[in-house]
Amino acid sequence: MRNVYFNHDGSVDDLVSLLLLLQMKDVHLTGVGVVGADSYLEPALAASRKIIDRFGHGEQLDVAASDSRGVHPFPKEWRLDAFSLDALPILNEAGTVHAPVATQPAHLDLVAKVQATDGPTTLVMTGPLTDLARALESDPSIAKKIDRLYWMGGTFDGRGNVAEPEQDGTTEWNAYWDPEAVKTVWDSQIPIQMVGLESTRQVPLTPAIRQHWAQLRQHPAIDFIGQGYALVPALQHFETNSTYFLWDVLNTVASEFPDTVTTKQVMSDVLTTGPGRGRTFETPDGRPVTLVTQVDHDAFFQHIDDLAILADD
Ligand code: AGV
Ligand code: CA
Repeated sequence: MRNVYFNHDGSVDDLVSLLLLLQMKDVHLTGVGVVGADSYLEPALAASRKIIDRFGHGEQLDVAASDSRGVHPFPKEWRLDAFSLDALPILNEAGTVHAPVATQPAHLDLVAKVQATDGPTTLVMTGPLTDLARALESDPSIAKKIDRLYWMGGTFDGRGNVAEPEQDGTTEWNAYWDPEAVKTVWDSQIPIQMVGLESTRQVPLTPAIRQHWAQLRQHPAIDFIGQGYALVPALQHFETNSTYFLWDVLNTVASEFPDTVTTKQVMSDVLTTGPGRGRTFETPDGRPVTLVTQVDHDAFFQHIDDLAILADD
């Protein structure tokens, strides 16, 4: 079994990532941390607990709430989706919530779980890196016990997805939320595989994919995925700032099925000040990062189906 700790920020693809991690037969989830970045904390935390209850095959797992705050908050319209997700009937059929809330805040829960685990932990993160940066500041020795960080965030192609004043459009949102945290993690010894916007652009949410999930909705987990993605805009005629991609799910699937993606090694660093703050960029003086460059589109979506169907029993 691989020990995996998952830290996410409560958007649709974060919660679908949690559902998929719970289906991976060789993955032992040691903990889950939730940060109210691209969500509000309370519904994101509740939805996470309900997903564990409903789709977790009885796994005993608690969920830690983060008290991290970003430098640049996400748009409220996006954060509100967590309330709708948490209210979906499929997560509320039982009328009770069992998966406990961890006693410590997410960054300290991460430290505790990594230290309490025999052997290495793999980190999967699908939101800002703040909790990991704070964990490293609280106990730098965890770096030696983390064999790899799989992170959705950043981009190297100059085209960001933040449309806000006083920035230059080159940065990705998870990096922009807390640029200093990215720098702290980059300055650590933890090996990093990164899914940035250059690869997630190859997996937009489309009407055809929605239709595919609709036709498979007899499988409860695929029904949940279809309902979740119904809350966010698909790529129809042209890309807008609100167009949804399968950002986090690509990171999560790539962490389990490396053959789904092509990668290359880049030497990189991150800007923490100025209009490009949050921008990851290539530089010979930087640290190595394994960057996902290409996705096998059909294999990727097939893995989502295959994993979700495992939640049937
Ligand atoms: O930048 C991508 C990250 C991913 O972790 N998030 C959404 C994913 O969970 C922020 C984001 C960028 N554009 C968005 C986002 C949009 N149009 N709607 C919601 N969130
Ligand atoms: Ca996310």
